[in-house]
Amino acid sequence: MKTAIQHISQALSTCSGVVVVTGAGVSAESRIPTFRDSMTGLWARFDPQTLATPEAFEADPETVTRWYDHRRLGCLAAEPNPGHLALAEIERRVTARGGSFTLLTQNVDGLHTRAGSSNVVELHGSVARWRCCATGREFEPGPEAMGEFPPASPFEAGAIARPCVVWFGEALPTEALDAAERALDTCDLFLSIGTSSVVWPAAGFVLAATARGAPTVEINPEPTDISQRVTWSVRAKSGEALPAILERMSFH
Ligand code: BV8
Repeated sequence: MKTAIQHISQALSTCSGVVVVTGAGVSAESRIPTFRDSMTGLWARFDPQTLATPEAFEADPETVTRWYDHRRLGCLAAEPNPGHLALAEIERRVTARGGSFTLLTQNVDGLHTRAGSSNVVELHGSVARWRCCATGREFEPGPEAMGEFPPASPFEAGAIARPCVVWFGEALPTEALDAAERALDTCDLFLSIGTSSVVWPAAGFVLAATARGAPTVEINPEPTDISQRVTWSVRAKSGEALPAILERMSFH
């Protein structure tokens, strides 16, 4: 009786179009709190879903930008974990044999790219990049904490800056959505890793893959709303499951 890990390894060794969606759980083992667990310490009294909105920024730009700079520094200090590294190697194996591999991430921490993944689509933007609210021009703040909140724009006197992330109620970048649509159109294996699968439109991608008849995978230590509908469910941490899947790929 093959285990889910064995099935997934074999599918990764033979399929032609892999689509992966990741969420905050993939970075949990890099000591970046998951989105819904992120409100610890001084942030415990806030709800991330209320802070990650244009309305919150409009009402209290100091608190919102202070929260995002706090998270930005945490992301810069974090290191990719074995799950990130295994995903990058799996991408190399799939593309080396002529397959396509698209990594659609909801995370804004940049760790997939730092781990060596190359075809990464940042669905919800990046906390490392900020932009002027007056001109839209982007910049990458330095590694030290910002000196003032909200930060002044480096491009326009009197203007402030915001993180280049997609807040609730904001549209995802068109190029990210187009890339996701193109990848899903040729998907014959779909993996959902480390996400609670509640945030749309990313939460709907598994439905598109299922509609194409592609086998679907979930890797998550906790059950989610999609756990019952995927082909193979791995109830484990991504930092453990992904290296195990990679290790078995060499047998195919
Ligand atoms: C939009 C900002 C339209 C950056 C984020 C349809 C139906 C219902 C609602 C909607 C809908 N369409 C749109 C909506 C509204 C809304 C939405 O989905 N609301 C939800 C709450 C119902 N969606 C939007 O507003 C989106 N915009 O659709 O715009 C539009 C069109 C035109 C014009 C205008 C508007 C925008 C969504 C993006 C919001 N921004 N982040 C930031 O601050 O980070 S979303 C936020 O949630 C983060 O990006 C986060 O990544 C994302 C999803 O959360 P998860 O990553 O899943 O994290 P979570 O903590 O929830 O779960 C972690 C999981 O990991 C858990 O399951 C845990 O068990 C697991 N785990 C833990 N440890 C590990 C692990 N797994 C593996 N290994 C481990 N070690």
